Amino acid sequence: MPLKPGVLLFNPLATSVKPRIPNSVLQVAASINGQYCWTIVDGNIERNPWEKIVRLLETGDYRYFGCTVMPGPQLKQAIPFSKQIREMFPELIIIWGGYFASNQYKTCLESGFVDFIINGPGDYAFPQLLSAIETKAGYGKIKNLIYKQNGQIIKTPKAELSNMDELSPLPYDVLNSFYPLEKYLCKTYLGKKTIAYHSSFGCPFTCSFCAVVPIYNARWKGRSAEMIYKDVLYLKQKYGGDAIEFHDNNFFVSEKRSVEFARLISPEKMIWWGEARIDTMDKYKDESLQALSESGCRMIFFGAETGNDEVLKQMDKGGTQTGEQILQFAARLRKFNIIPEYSFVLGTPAETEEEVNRRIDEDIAFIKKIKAVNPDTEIIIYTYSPVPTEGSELYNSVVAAGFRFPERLEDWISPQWENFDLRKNPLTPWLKPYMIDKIRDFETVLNGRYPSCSDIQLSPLKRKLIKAISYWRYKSGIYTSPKEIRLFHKIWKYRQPEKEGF
Ligand code: B12
Ligand code: SF4
Repeated sequence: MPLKPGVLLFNPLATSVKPRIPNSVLQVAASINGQYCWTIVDGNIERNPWEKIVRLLETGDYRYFGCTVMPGPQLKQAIPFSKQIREMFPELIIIWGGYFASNQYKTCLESGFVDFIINGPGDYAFPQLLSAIETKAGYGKIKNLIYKQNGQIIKTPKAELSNMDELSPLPYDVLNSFYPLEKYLCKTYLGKKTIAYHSSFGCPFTCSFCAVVPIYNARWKGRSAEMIYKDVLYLKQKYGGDAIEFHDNNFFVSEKRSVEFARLISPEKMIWWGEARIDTMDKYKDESLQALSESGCRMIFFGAETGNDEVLKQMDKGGTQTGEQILQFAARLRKFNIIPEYSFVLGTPAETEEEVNRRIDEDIAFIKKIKAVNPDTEIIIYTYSPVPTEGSELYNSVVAAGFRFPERLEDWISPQWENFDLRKNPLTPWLKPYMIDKIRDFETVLNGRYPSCSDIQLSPLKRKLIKAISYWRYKSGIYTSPKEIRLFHKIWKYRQPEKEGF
């Protein structure tokens, strides 16, 4: 049977260094593989993706333009490209998916150049949508879909999470025919050829600041350990992958699955990394942590968020994570030789300016306490950027404080909103410029005193030097304008893993 009309899937530029396997568009491609003609254009690899897109569209072989969009830099290509495509090829149907599209669907659809949004997983919704368009059937029965009809936005119900073991395999070899797969297996702190792998949907928790919550509503489903192992082994044997970074929102939800995977991967001698919750993993047995460590799990990312129990409650961190536990767990992991990578969210709203400021000071002091119990702990500092978790206590207080998201899609690519996305300088009314400076200054001093072990370009000598230069500031607490440390960071191109990954 001949293949149906073409689908151009675009992965906009997210990082100018170390492109990762574009799992979002690859998984979407898997859902239509063998039924539709498809191609991927990867903005992380192409010098001029726009030229390539136009060249492909001019062939007349494509009826659909699918674009994945996470907040931040991806918008800089997703927005102007989609807009220009609408002008140059008005017949083309433009479909967006990904976290930005799902969470900011109103603004996207109001732009006039996004026709459909896949709300969350696209594995069934996308092929069903294409089939409905091809056969001129209605869309109302397709789950996970958002579109406009007679000027009204229609949001269809959420589908049950799919069984990941039953999804079509990712077409790695087809991707390899567009872009050599080796280009995606990059050198990182974990290995020479690091595989990016995504093994589960969603997350079972409802942290009130998290963009995963409105999409997955506290649901999680993972691929089995055996299937993950098979995929990883394929990438190892065929393409030489030697380390893994798991891109799951919460890889370690199931202790049984984590340990099973650890036992399977152990003989392969691959270093691996993933994301977890402190309260979940603190319940893991010592033998399980030992098994993870022995299997090559070198570092785990945790949302520590803050040492303030009241704020942890407001963040809805499941009700079980406390400041004390965050500290003790950092010490516990040390015994197993697993580096905790703790991320903090500073600058949450409070009733008064003094309170916002006091919390920042307390968190800075707390971070220093963690470093004292386990100096290897990697610290990531984000500034709180609201996500539209309607109905949550935190989001209500954010709206009450006068915060609003942009109303026009194009406003998201203004420099201010780009900083918002990067969680570096949000436009939140309760955070005053002096507080942002304080956070950034402390972060610079901390990164000087304790350079991230994931920056593999920083030689031992440079590390020693910058640590020595930063010592007095870290010790004395005089963080203001650490120009000398910034200069070294600039000259040596210090890499912060939160911006570009490892
Ligand atoms: C890899 C990754 C990155 C990489 C980008 C790599 C790349 N694209 O080449 C890097 C490290 C650069 C990155 C950076 C950032 N990231 Co990021 N990233 C991820 C991560 C870990 C995995 C994405 C992925 O591949 N998922 C696997 C695929 C299969 O899942 P999926 O994307 O959800 O795709 C499914 C559906 O969404 C849908 N779908 C998705 N796209 C499309 C497109 C079409 C056409 C269709 C039909 C369907 C569809 O169908 C897919 C299959 O079911 C996610 C977390 C996660 N687990 O998804 C965060 C995540 C997307 N990132 C996030 C953020 C905030 C960022 C940053 C903006 C900020 C930061 N400091 O972290 C920076 C931006 C900096 C930058 N330079 O862009 C947030 C977004 C949250 C939000 N507010 O919306 C996430 C969710 C992490 C989190 N839990 O907070 N990121
Ligand atoms: S545990 Fe992590 S991924 Fe899950 S809701 Fe909380 S912040 Fe989001």
